[in-house]
Amino acid sequence: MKKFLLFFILLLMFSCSDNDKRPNILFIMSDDHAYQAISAYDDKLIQTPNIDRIADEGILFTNACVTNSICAPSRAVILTGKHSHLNGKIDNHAKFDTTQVTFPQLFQKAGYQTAMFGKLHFGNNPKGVDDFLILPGQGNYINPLFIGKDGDTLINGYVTDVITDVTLDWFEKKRDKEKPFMMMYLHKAPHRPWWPSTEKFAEFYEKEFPEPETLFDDYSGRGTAAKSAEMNILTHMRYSHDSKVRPETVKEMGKVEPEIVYIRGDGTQIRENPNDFHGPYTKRVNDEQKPKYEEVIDKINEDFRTNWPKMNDKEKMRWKYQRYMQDYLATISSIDDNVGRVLDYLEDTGLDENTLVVYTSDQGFYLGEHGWFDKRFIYNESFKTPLLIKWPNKIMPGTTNEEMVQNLDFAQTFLEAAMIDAPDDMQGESLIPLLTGKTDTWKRDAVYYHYYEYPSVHMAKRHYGIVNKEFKLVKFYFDVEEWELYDRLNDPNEMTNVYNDPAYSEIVKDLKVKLADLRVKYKDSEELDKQFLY
Ligand code: SGN
Ligand code: CA
Repeated sequence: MKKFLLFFILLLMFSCSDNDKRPNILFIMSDDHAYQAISAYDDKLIQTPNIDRIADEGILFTNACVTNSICAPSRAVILTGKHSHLNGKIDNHAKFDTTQVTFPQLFQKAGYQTAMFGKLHFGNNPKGVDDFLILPGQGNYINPLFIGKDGDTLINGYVTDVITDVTLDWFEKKRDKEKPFMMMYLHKAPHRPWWPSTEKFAEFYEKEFPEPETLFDDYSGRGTAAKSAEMNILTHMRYSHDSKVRPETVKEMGKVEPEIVYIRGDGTQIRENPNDFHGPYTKRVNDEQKPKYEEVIDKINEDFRTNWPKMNDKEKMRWKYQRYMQDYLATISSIDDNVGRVLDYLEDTGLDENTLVVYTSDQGFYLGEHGWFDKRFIYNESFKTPLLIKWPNKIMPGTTNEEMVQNLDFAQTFLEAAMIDAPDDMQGESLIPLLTGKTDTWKRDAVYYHYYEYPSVHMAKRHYGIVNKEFKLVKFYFDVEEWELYDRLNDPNEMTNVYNDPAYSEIVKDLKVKLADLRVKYKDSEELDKQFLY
C-alpha cells in the first residue's frame, strides 16, 4: 500500500511538474508614465519606492523604447509582437484586426489562467483572457465604468485604486491554484487630463517642482515638426481642461479658448473642447468626493484670478508647468501606492518567488522638456519608456541594462519565460538573455521607429527612423520631407539637428543604409507608407 501511495505521489508530481515550474507573469502597464517620474530613473520629481522595488530586486532598462509612441498602437505591438505596419493599428483611430494572434491567447492555450484589468483602449474586448474588466476607450478617473464578460459595471472610487481592488480580488477569489497565471494589470493613470484622487490632489497642490532645462526651448535648432507640434505647455495646454481653472473663471479673465478641430486625411473630425472641465469631472464626481475636490479647485481659481493678469508669458508657462506637475505626479503617487499593494500581496502569499513582474508604460511622456506635454515623437522622452523587471533567482537584483530593447520584444520574452513557442512571424527578440546575464548573445544594436497619427491632435508630423546608442536619424514625411540627426552622446537633450553638419556626413550615409536595411528586415516599405496615407 505504502509503495502504491509513493508511486501515486510521484506520478502526480511528474504530471504537474511542467506546469509547476512555469512562472507566473504579472504585466503592469500604466498610460503615459514618463521614466522621469520614476525615482529608479530620476528622483528629481518624485519618489516611487514601490515601483523602484522591482528594479532593486531585478533589472532596470535605461534604453527601453517603443516602436510608435502612442497608446493603442503601442498596445497592439505588445499584444501581437509585430510592428504597427504589420498589425495594422498604426494610430489610435485604425481598426484592430481581431483575427490576429495576441500573446495572451497563446498563454491561455498553453494552460495558463489569464486575466486583464484596467485600460486596454482598443475598441474591442481582449481575446485570450479568462477574465477581464476593462475601461471603455480612455475610461474615467472618477467612479469609472468598466466593460466585463457579463456586461457593464460602474465601480465607485478612484480609478487606480479600483483597478487594483479588482486585480487583488481576482487573486484572492478567482485564481486557480493549479495553474500559473498571466495577469495584465493596466492603469489608466497618468493619462491627460490628470485627475488625482482627492487626497493626492490636496497633497500635491502644495508642492513645487524643479523645471527641466529645456522648458523654454524655442526649437531653433530643430526642424518644422518640432516647431509646428501643438503640445507646448504655454500655447496648447488648456487652463480649464488641464490646469483645472473653472471655465467661468477663464472666461471672466477674458481668456477665451476656442474649440480645436482636426480634420484627418480620411475626413474624420477630431474635436478638442478646451473648456471640457465637465466631462471628466463634473459628470462623475459624487457628493462625498466633490467638497474635497472643490476645496483645491477653489484655491487654484483664487490663485489664477489674483496672479494670472500680472503674469508675462514666461511666468504663465511656469504656472502651468507647476499645475501640470502637481496633478500628473499626484496620479503617479497613487500608482506607486497601488503597485506596492500588489507586490505586497505577492510577497505575503509567497507567489512572488515564481512570478516575473514587469513595470512599463505604453510610451514615455514630456514633462515640460522642450516646453512640451504629450508624446508621439521619436525624441527621447516619448520614444523611451520605463521598463523594470523582477524575476527571483533568474535576474540578479540591482541590474542595470543599456541595450536598445523595445515593447516589440515583450511578447516573445513572456512566451520564452513560460516555455511557449512564439509564432515565427513575431518581430521582436526575447529579452531572456539580458534578464539572465547572457548579455553577450544579444546582437541588436539599433531599433526601428515609425509614427503615423497625423494630421491629428497635437499635430506631430509622421516620421520614421533608426536609433542606436549613439545616434538617431529621422525622416519626417507627409507634408514635409525633412531629415534630422541627433548625436545622442554629445547632445542628450536633442537640441541640435546635425543632419546638415559636414562633420556628420559619413554617419548620415551609414545610418541611411542601416535604416533601409531595417525597413526591409521588418517588412516596412514605401508601398505601406502610401497605403496608410489617410
Ligand atoms: C486625448 C488627449 C490627448 C492625447 C490623446 C491620445 N486629450 O485626445 O492629449 O494625446 O488622447 O492619447 S484629452 O484631453 O482628451 O485627454 S493616447 O494615450 O490615448 O494615445
Ligand atoms: Ca498612452
